[in-house]
Amino acid sequence: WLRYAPLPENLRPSTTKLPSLIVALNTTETSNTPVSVAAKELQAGIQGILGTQLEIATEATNTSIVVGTIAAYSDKYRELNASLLEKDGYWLVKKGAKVRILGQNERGALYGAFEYLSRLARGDFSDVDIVSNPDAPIRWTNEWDNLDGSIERGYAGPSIFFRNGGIVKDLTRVAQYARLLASLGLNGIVVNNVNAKPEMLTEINIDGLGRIADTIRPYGLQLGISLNFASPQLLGGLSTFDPLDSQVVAWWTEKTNKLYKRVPDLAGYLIKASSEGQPGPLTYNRTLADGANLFAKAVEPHGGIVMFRAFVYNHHADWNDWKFDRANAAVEFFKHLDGQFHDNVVVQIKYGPIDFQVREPASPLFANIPNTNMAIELQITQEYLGHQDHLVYIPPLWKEILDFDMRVDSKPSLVRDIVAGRRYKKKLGGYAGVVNVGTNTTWMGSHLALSNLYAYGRLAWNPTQDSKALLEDWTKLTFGHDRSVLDTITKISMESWPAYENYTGNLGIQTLTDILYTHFGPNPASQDGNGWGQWTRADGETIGMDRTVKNGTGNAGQYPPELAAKYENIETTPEELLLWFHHVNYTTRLSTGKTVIQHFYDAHYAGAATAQTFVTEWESLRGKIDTERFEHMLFRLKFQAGHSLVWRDAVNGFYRNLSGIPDELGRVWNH
Ligand code: GCW
Repeated sequence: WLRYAPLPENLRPSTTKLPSLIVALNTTETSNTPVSVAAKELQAGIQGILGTQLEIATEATNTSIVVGTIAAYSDKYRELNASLLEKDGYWLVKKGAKVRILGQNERGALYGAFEYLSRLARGDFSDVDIVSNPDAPIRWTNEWDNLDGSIERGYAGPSIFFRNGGIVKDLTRVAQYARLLASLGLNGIVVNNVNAKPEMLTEINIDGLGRIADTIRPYGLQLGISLNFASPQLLGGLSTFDPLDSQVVAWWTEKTNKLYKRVPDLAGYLIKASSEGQPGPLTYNRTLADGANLFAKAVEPHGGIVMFRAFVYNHHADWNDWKFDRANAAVEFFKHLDGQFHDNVVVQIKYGPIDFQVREPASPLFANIPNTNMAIELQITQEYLGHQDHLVYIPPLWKEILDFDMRVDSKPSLVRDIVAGRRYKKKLGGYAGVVNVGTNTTWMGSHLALSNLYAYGRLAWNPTQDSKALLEDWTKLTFGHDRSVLDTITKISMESWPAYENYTGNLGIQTLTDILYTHFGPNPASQDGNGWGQWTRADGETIGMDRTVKNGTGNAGQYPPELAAKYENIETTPEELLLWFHHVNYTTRLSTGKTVIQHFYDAHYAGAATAQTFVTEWESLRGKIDTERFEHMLFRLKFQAGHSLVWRDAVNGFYRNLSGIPDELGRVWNH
């Protein structure tokens, strides 16, 4: 989306309206700061889009673009807008050929420059006077990259950051990635996997991390690091990693000081503790708050923050225990700790109570810790959504969660207002997006998957935006202005999440993918009878998790009263979450009059049928986009079409066998 492709003649304005110079405030000729990056970006962008070479000058005129911090700008109208700007925000004013891009800080100026260029690239030359502030202070990506260069749940080749136990020498690609993220208004990258290796903190790797930080800093991005909780023992040679042990505290303090010496603007730490076999405070009977506060104290003097993940659950659950529920874990582990976390701790919560499934309700934790800073964790990498081999445009799913009203104290409590810190008046909060880009030249393994990253960043800046409008922006920037290209990509992308849900798991049963190994392809049999707790409780007659208070796991009761009542009652539970909250007969009737099992059969046909159309839709674009990207996507969409049939027949065949109930339309499947 940063191609700055030449704008077609018919979309160009008359040349007299164009600026003739760029003036960069706060810079010297040699500086490599967000404002100097912004000036160069403006120069390259305008050259690409309009074919005009603008000089970078020092004296502003009425036909120049001025970019910089608002503090460095002397103008009598400055005060009014300066007071409206919040951290990282910008004021963009364009009147004819006079353009002013003024940030609350340097980063804001860079964001404003990208916004201006995005408008030009989309052929929008209208005058504008806007103040734009980010909705939340934390707008980060989380990379799950390992020191050996592999990436957990990465589907786009090896890491751009690490290789053979260290940080790669050539960080060119990292700079390009930083540019991508900055153009969306993102401001932090946690570079290593939450399943972290202690070796991340060796002397040589600290220096390598410093090189990464130096590379991303000009783009306004700060570095974050995932830590292994047992590092004092595994790396430091101490006999313990007890968070309350004075030697452990001293060890972390010293490491942290060393890190900040090399990276003075380190954003902070991300911690996965006492989860899925990772070490944590529970080993020593300390609380998760004790664990989080250990790091909070260490980074506090340096202005750093701690993102502490709420993804803590027992993965050796007892399947025979009807009352056990992994979906309850976050509230069980965190609710009683509300108010005990330091001010610079943010609890990072996956959007749903289980794990990035195709359909989940919003996590009840958002409604249960009002005295704690919170961030939402979204997954851009398609772990459960077809590994980027399937087209799934995810923002409509994210929007359902972000716009969801938790009704805390029977008052409007949208998830997006909670994570922005507005609802509970917290200073910190925001967004963490799991990305896992790799060295693949497409970044994410599929050209169309990039719309997910684009929309993630834009939503983290302003979650009220419409997911279809964001998609259209991205498509124009990425593929140009041909109407049929825009319409086709918009159509198939907007149909993709509902289609994927249809041909994988329906009615809130979850994705039904293989959960034991690959998280790819259908395997409904793998859901039940294991310790992971992503259960469906399917047997010969019935299916679904009973999460009611009266007869089930009690999960419905973790929501505020209005929602609890709604989910407790099968009549008022939204149908797309029926099997998430209720255990029913296959023959239970839905509002359509269909039985649950017949809905499964039909939805799988409908979803797979939609996936077939993606191929023909895409083929209609032959010759309208370049061959390389055309063929790349055609191959993937054909795979998806075929795989959707595999999904359809495997899932339908499985439930046909289990229930013994034939399809009303007489279709048969060999799964
Ligand atoms: O979804 C699961 C993934 C793990 C991941 C874990 C987590 C990084 O399968 O690969 O580990 O969640 O989010 O910690």
